[in-house]
Amino acid sequence: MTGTLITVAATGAEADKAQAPALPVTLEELTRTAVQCQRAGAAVIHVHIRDDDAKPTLDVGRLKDTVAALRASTDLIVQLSTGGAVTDGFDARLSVLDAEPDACSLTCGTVNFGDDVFANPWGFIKDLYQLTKERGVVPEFELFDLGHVATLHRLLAEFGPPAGGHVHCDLVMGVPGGMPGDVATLVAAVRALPDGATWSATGIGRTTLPVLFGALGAGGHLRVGMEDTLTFSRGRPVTGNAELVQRAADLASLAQRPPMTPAQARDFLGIA
Ligand code: KMH
Ligand code: ZN
Repeated sequence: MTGTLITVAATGAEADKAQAPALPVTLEELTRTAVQCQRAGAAVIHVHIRDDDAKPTLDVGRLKDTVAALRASTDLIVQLSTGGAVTDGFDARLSVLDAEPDACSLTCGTVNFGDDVFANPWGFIKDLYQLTKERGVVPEFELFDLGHVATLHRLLAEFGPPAGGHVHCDLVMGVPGGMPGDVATLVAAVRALPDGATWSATGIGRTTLPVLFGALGAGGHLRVGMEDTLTFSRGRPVTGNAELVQRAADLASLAQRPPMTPAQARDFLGIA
């Protein structure tokens, strides 16, 4: 049994800064959060950025500055979101790789996303996957539904293994419109993964804790953060990302699978 890979999804594209003041939206806030989260046990940071009005943006210049600032202030693996916001177009989402991150998210299918649609048609998935291979950016396969696992199998069968050679997935559970965040669904999804794949899981909102406990018990890894939940417990807003990482790290240590360091995580994920 390995240690636990902890990813912090610090900001996301959906939460409103006015309603969640602890949300890191400036580069200064993001780097400060990143330093705290590394100290608390995170090895990967999943990054969405905001513009001067705290709205989501995929501006490549800002993304480059973000990658540079995170590298200068932490050892964290920098994983840029290619999902962006539901309003982002496919070309802008492909251009995220121009910021030369260590890693990126790659969602394996379209999913209803509350009242919106998070669009990931096959044509976009395969273009993005081929670009990750060309650029040597290690993808993390985001799976919001069981059908996405089938598309992951198709992707690997048609285009071969990813940059870094290792398949690591992230089960994003409990999105309204995606797979539910419960242990039975988690086990079904894990059973369907390609042989040799490793996986993390995160549960949105009130599914955070059931998914976290289920993932630890089933030998998986953890994603936590304010992209996925804004409350620490019922009615108590999170004070910041670091306390979510600290809770995950404490529970992982209790499960005899303490957090991986960023260097261990690089080996594990095949990131140079
Ligand atoms: N914001 C969601 C529409 C990703 O980062 O790759 C998509 C998302 C997935 O967050
Ligand atoms: Zn994201």
